[in-house]
Amino acid sequence: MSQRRASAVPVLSEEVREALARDRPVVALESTIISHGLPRPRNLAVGLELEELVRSQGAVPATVGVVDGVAYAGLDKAQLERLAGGAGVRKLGHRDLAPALAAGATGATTVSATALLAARAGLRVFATGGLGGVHREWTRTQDESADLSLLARTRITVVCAGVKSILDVPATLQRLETLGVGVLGYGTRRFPGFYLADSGEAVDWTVEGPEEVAAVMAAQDALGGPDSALLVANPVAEAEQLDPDLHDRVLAEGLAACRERGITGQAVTPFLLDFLAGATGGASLEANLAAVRGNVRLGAAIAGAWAARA
Ligand code: PSU
Ligand code: MN
Repeated sequence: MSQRRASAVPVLSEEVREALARDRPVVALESTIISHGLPRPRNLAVGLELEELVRSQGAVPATVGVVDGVAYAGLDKAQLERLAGGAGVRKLGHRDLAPALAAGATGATTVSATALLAARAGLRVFATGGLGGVHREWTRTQDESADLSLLARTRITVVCAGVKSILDVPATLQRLETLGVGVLGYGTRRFPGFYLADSGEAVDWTVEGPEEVAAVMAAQDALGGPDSALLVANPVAEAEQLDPDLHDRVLAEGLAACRERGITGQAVTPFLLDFLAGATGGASLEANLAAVRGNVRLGAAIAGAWAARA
């Protein structure tokens, strides 16, 4: 089941190394959501809470990040504190990994960098909030997250609540189709909308349990096609979603503010997430956290089903 490791990067925690050696379930977690997606000091508490959530489901957490030029899968508490601390912590997409390692930098890994490092470590399941994707002003800015193309060539299963609703969701789904990245709705025929249970778009395939996801993963491997990812799109519970009318209104304001202030590149996603949290009095943050918790729980269950096939 586990992949042979091609390099010494990333460094594994003892817990992760042991779990992999015994074919026990492991769930990779990203660190950008902690460093750049959530306000301090709550971000550190959430990072630790997500790790505990994985453990409570009988799996081992592997939070991925870069500290002083070393990439880790399985951060200890002091390292997580560094990444949650703010000052000097960079946001690292996969293209940023080599310069960060060479320069001795400290940085949080996005979905693309986390997926790359997790796959290198032999991890197969990764839980996050929402993927990056095609931004709404793509025709002008050409802003498409590196998450998508990396997932087209990395064999990992990513549990997410869809893509962030700040993006152009139909365009992102189209890109995923073009790139050949499989998308499964988990218990739903609708593509989730991150803060919302339903983005308004449909999914082509629906699964109802972790074993069904593991069966698709096994079929991917048996098929031997391109080393693409598998997305498990898991909606936030309707009772915990952001009010859709409030969502649409503040999102329009946030996009306008982004344009007026000339915010571009890596800064766009953190700016919009923060703007929404402020404009909804924290309600978007709660919906965001509810979605991430659900994904982490499901990620642990899928990792369990996958390990049981080993
Ligand atoms: N989802 C969240 N919060 C986040 C992100 C996703 O709930 O902070 C991060 C992820 O790390 C994702 C990144 O990979 O935003 C995408 O950034 P960009 O659009 O700059 O590629
Ligand atoms: Mn971008």
